[in-house]
Amino acid sequence: MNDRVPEHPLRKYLRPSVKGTGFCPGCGDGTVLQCILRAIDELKMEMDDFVFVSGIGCAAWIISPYFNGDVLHTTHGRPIAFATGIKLNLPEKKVMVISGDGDLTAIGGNHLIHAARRNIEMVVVCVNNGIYGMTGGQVAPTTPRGARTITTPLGNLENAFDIAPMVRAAGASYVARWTTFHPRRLTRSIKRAIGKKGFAFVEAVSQCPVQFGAKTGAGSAVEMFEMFKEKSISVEKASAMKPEELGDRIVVGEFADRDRPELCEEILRLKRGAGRGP
Ligand SMILES: Cc1ncc(C[n+]2csc(CCOP(=O)(O)OP(=O)(O)O)c2C)c(N)n1
Repeated sequence: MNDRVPEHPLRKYLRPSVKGTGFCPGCGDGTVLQCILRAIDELKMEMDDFVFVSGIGCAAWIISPYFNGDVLHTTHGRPIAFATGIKLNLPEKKVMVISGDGDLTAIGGNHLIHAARRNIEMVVVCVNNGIYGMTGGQVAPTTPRGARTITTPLGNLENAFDIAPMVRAAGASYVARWTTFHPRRLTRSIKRAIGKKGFAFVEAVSQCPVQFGAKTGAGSAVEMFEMFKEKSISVEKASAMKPEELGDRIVVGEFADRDRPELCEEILRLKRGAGRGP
């Protein structure tokens, strides 16, 4: 290590063997990685307080092999199922799932809405780049209508999921959405999500210049950043607008922050009531 280069304050949370990342140039995954570690640092928590779980896709690589803690890299679409098993057996741990929009809302869509419905305590960070990045830019359930991808060369005919409101409707205790243009607010929401009893979901709209930008015409990382800046509108302002006025704006902010019965506690209460609990 060069003595004149001070170590990054978040370096201590990464495995010593880590020398760089495998992310493409301009990818937003590095920003999300830093927001998660900053949230943990600002909360003065330890990596040992957590179990991190990811599925398959670029965003799933945010935690592995980089985070110096307990990291479980699971099968495509199933991180929430693995995380549920971990939480039920280790309720004292904070379980955090980090994965992509394809992993969490396509093949893993049912796991997401049912975990929110059950309101099991876990933090889910969904990196939404609007496409299947790792496999070369196929259409995802979040791809905007009309967008060209390698599997929709003439334009996507399907309507996109609006993930944050969907998870709120399913019953989550905490739901927020920001973009990589809002790293401080993203960090603050991750901190709130970590402190929440119940299912806490943070959507991070992120740029993928190599697949989304190149195939849909959205352009470079900088152009996508500018688009996030111009198109973002607060959930408060958006609630007073008609859908026609809202158009393709990105609604950001906190969509839900409420206290509801949490699954692990409900199971314990049930066991105690039946004379079988501690
Ligand atoms: C059962 C199964 N089906 C399909 C795949 C191929 N696959 C790998 S990653 C991926 C999509 C990932 O998309 P997303 O979650 O949006 O992540 P990104 O790479 O964009 O971050 C797919 C379909 C797989 N690995 N396993």
